[in-house]
Amino acid sequence: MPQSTTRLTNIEVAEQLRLIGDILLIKGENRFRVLAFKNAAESIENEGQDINGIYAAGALTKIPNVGKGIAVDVGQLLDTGQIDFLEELKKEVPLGVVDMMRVPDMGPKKATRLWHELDITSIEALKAAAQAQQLRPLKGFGAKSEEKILKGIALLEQRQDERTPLGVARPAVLDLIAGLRSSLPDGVAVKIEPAGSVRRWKETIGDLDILAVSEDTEALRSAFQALPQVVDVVAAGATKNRVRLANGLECDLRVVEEKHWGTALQYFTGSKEHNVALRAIAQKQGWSLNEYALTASGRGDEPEGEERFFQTEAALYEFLGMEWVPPELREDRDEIRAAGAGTLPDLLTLDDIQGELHGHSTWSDGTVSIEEMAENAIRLGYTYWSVCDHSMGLGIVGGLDAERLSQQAAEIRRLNERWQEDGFNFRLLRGTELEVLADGTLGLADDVLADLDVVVASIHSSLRQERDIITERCLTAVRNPHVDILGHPTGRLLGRRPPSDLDVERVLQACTETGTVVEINAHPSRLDLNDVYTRRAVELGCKIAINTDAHSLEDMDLMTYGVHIARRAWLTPIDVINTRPVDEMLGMLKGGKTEEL
Ligand code: DGT
Ligand code: CA
Ligand code: CA
Ligand code: ZN
Repeated sequence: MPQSTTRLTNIEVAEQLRLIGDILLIKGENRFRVLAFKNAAESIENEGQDINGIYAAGALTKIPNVGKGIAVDVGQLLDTGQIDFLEELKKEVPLGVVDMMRVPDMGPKKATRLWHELDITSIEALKAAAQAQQLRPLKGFGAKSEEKILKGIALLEQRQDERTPLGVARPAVLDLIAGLRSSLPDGVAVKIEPAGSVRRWKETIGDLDILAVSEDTEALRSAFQALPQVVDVVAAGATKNRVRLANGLECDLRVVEEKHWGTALQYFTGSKEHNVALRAIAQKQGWSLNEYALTASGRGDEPEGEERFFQTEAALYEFLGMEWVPPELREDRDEIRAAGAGTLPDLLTLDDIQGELHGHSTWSDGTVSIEEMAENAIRLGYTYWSVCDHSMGLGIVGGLDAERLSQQAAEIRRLNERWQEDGFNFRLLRGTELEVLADGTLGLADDVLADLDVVVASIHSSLRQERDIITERCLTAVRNPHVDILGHPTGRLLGRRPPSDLDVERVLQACTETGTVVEINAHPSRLDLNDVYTRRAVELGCKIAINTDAHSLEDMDLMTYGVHIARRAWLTPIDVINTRPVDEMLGMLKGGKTEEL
């Protein structure tokens, strides 16, 4: 078997599959085929194990969304460094044209037209042509679009965010810890826990941090370096070790003595800002705080140099006269004061969630039937799940019109009747993910919307509109009496697409005034609204819904990300409507609909 010269990482493999999807998109291929490559890329990127190891074990098709055909392509890529199919495609479509689709708002149609009609095949050429005002003669392009394209290219150039989305980093660190636990003899690693920004559930991660207590530091260190995900050892010291992983992330492992655990875990969880504020509290009480201990400064009652150790974080906080602060709150956003006053909020937990209000099925771009999604919801302990397939108006996905919605209603009714007969406390809700088109019109008419239990309005296209325009567009949806929830409000895709220029404050005000619920889209590629906006929303009086926007069964497990964003926003169960039983929840929606089966 010919070996490629360099081992490809998961990210590099995903990039090649994504490239295939993009070229197929430009060629105008069937959307399912395009989605197949994109979904496989996503899964491989999120896979914690090194793809080379998975391939060696003959287990590529065990990765979600990787079917036999794509597994063959991936195998060929890992063996030879290229995919024949992709090489053929590259002969048909210049890579620069694919690149052009990275310019915000530049879809496959526009890119193809610029290529065919003006022979533009790179971002640089596009920039030059827009600057030279050569695009405006094209039908459908104008001075405005030249300006927009230049703005988009500028955005692209400044987007050098090297941080990794939590949805990639968190599974990666949990995998490393599981790998360490299973490769070490019993008793060697007394404790191993994630620390740093991953433990705080920050939406993007600089590097991974693991904290451990070990009877045998040497064994732990060599096990760490020998993990299958590790491609490079960056630093190896007695207490600090740093490695680079196949997915490009770096991970610090710190080993401490058991008696330092509470202090060390607090220290290495951060954030730095929280730690600085905590140290100031300690100082006022006559102690200096570092990762090992509190040490008396001599200015308090204790003799200088006297040390205090803490087995747990709670004991440390308690010693300083504070409640234990949940890691999600440790950002120096008033939590230190609240912990001192004993007024930290009773944060929402995953168990509080009773159902979901935004998910997809094969009626639009989901991967499984309504019935399978619902059965999974039941398995997760939910008592309701809202079918919100895309409405008309969304480009690549065949959205539902009134006719198909009513066919879908029949299926939903049949399923609900069955569960009712079987005595199940579960209800499917009829909904839509309503497309808010570029000009502010909605994908379905009011009389159609009036019939539904849940209307989630979302923007998926023309996300680079100017601030006033996109804000007004969003407000049109919010003011519609049938729109219950505003879905993924800013449209960002972490690491891939910046948020729209939405005036979030104005939109949240309008949501409060109209009783429109705001979504935390829990999918780790979105996390939209983010923690800061969510906290503001609740401050203004908005209600929140947390939804995974699931397109597959696995997606439904992502709820925990949304819950933790909510925790970072200081939310309690009262703030979130899908912590309520179904009728109570429906009563909180705009129309106050409590329609019967
Ligand atoms: P990241 O990696 O950028 O997503 O963010 P963190 O919070 O994981 O930061 P990292 O990995 O540099 O350090 C992990 C924790 O260690 C950090 O949250 C707090 C603690 N730490 C690191 N350096 C310092 C420091 O210079 N001062 C203080 N007070 N704490 C530090
Ligand atoms: Ca870190
Ligand atoms: Ca670190
Ligand atoms: Zn959706």
